[in-house]
Amino acid sequence: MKITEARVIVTSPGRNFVTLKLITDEGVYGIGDATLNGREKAVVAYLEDHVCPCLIGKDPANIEDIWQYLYKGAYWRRGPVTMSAIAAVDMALWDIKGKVLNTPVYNLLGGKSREKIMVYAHANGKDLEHTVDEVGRHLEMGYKAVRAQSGIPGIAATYGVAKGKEEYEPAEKGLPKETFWSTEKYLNFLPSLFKRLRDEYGDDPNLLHDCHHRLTPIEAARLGKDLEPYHLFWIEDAVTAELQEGFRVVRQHTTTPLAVGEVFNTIWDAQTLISEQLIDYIRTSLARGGGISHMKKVANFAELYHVRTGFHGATDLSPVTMAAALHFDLSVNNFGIQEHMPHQEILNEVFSYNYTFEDGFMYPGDAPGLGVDIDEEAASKFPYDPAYLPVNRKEDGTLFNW
Ligand code: CS2
Ligand code: MG
Repeated sequence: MKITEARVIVTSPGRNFVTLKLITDEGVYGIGDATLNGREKAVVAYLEDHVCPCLIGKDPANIEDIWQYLYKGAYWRRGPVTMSAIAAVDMALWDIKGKVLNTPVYNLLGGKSREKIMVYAHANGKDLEHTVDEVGRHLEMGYKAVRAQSGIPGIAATYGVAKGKEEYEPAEKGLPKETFWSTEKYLNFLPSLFKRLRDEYGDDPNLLHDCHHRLTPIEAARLGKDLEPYHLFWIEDAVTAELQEGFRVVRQHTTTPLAVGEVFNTIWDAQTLISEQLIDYIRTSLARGGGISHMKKVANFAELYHVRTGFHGATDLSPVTMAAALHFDLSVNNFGIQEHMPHQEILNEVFSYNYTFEDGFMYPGDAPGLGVDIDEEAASKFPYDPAYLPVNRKEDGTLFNW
């Protein structure tokens, strides 16, 4: 079998997605997700100009060799653009292999380690009481785990909270919007939210929170300690993690579990964090971390150090990544939890998928391959619509982490 065509499909049903389709001489094809939120066209160019031509004529069965060819063969390693492109190729190759062998991808990864995948939902509200209601609404929908983000008194707009009535979506149309931030106001407020949530809903629900890279290690240590009475499932991205050693400070001070990694691209971004047991959950998605082949190595490495998976699953990852993640989650022993941020309805005009949600858990389905497809004609009706993630500043104007 040979790859005869590699096509990049850009479409915007509700938000932008980049999809790679690999077609073989036997008519079997596979698809992979290459969406890099706010930098979509960079991955399109990387794929079309530098990756697709190299794939023509290759045997799609040799997934590991093609992965190494694209990684080592580029000479310029790592980085979100390169690794998103490699991830898309890798997902498409696993999809082809599953279809050729007539089996779902989870079977190729070692089979089922569990029957169902616990997912967490996003609850966000404009203020504390609104967030409490939103958490309740998601618990009623059956979710066993809910991430709570709230508007903060004195801060006009904050990460994770919808502006109007529509669902929260990280990227906004047009050039980047600017938001403002106060760590002091945030740290003073947040424990009251989780106290209120435990008072209202008791000990059972798994509660999570995303700090979105805004604290220093010692600030994160304070937050972790303040939240200990409310036993969160995790706090996520408490600190930016270019300096992996920074997590030593957080770890020494608090027993609140730590999750990080949605912006990581390879094992090298988490090597110290994992091997020194500085984190509890690794969040790198298959789309950012070089696909199934590389993330399998990351998960296996993490398993040695009691670190579990908790993959990123925001709306900027297409149903292809969601499907691939669910196959992966079903197969690895050290699965922890999977993020689930449902896409807009309109996306169903372009993508079809076999995965399902029921009573707080998700299932990848048993279709051969990844069990997901894209309708190219429908996709062409939704042209690329530039959108960016916000830029964040401190109240005095200093440029800060968003
Ligand atoms: C996030 C994302 O889901 C999450 O945990 O941190 O919403 C993130 O902001 C986006 O994926 C950025 O594109
Ligand atoms: Mg996050």
